[in-house]
Amino acid sequence: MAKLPLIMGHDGGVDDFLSVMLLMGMDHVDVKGIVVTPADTYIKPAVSATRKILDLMGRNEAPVAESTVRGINPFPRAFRRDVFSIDGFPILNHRDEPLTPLVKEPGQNFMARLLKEAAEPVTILETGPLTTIAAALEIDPGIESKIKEIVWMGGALNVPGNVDRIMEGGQDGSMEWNVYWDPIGADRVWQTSIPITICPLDLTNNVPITPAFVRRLGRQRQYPISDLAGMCYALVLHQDYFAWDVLTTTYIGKPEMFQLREWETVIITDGPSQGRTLVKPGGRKIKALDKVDLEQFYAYIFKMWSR
Ligand SMILES: [Ca+2]
Repeated sequence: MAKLPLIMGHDGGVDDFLSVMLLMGMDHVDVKGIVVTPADTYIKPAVSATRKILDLMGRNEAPVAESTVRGINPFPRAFRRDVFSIDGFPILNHRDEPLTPLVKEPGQNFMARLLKEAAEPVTILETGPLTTIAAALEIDPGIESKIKEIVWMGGALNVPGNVDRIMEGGQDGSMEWNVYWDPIGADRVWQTSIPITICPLDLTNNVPITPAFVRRLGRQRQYPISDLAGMCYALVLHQDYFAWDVLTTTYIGKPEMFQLREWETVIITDGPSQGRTLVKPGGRKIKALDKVDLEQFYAYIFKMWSR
């Protein structure tokens, strides 16, 4: 069976590393490269930890690149600093230098080049803001036709957002973080004709990380990837945490687990609703993951992390 050609973009949050650990276990996916956007993270340890995770999984054929784009509304430092802990975990630090190649050119240029050189259209899985994809499209607009689909963790359609109204003064709380970091970049991608499938908060609100979830992972910690996943989740137990990116990544592995629904939407780019994915008749058609079989979802990720 031909493998699915794919580029992963992520933004170095705890959830993003868990998604890398899920994606790189999928036998049917040909990961052409991973591009890290400096959003919910500090970029140097984020790139480093990504390479070390690929080493641990024996998947060091996929190069890792550092995007140099910038957002408009920075993620809180308290979210971003977990990456230093992950990059320092003993399980990832037995080698002096990662084997997984580090790309020399900026991540957005690397993404544009990979797409230009691709023999067939490539799926992009993005678990961070869309800024790097928007930048790649600026570098080479011709790559638009080489993107088969963007599968994105982003947006809040008919539920409140997750940007804190008090911490982020002046906002109305309607927006999801990956859009809020750079609403203009998201809107740039919305202006293309690339098929977009989002995994919005509407669905991810159903997958909180609970103590029972963490214990279930602990019971299979004889597997190095489960052990690492459990350590990652331990970093975020003090806050409300969801499997946002992991659920999105699961769609690449098991699309049949999901029901999709089409929406017409616009991205609000300024003012107190900036970053909102507003449902509006006549807006840009996208698909959203609408329903998931939760039992199958949990069975899948626990099986995939049994390695
Ligand atoms: Ca993320």
